[in-house]
Amino acid sequence: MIERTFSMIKPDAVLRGIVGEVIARIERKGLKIVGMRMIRVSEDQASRLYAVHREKPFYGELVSFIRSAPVVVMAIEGESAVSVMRRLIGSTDAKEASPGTVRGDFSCSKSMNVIHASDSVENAQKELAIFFGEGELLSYERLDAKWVT
Ligand code: 3AN
Repeated sequence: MIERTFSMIKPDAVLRGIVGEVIARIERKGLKIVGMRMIRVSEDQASRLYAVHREKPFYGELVSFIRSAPVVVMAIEGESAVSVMRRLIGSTDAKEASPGTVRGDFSCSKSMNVIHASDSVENAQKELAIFFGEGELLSYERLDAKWVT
């Protein structure tokens, strides 16, 4: 099933200058970027994105980190895009993330772990709505679609 998911390249990746390498992996996998913007996350956007973590001890740090530098937000479309992106980014604790995944290859940290991607179709819809307006996402066909999907 064709799905849309939300992903965010985090401040650590922007400050380390590895945004392009991360985006290249998403493109190379055959996923289609249908929306992309570099922003500073607002307080409201951060609290909506991390609402499930509000009671966690690391919540304050999480919000201040995500707002500490620009991020790149993306809407990504493709066959099973939610689970494909989760596998591509690797597990939350980058020390444990498999080599070959974004987190496994670029980080050893649990908080500065380079990238976020939605963990379910339902959360993807909620998270996309925090960062992209209705009608803002683009429609186009990749020329290699029939080879990579
Ligand atoms: P994921 O980003 O893999 O979906 P979540 O949703 O459990 O992981 O956590 C959201 C973010 O909160 C993570 N990307 C990570 O940066 C941060 N986080 C999760 N657990 C911890 C923790 N124990 N200590 C610090 N930061 C954490």
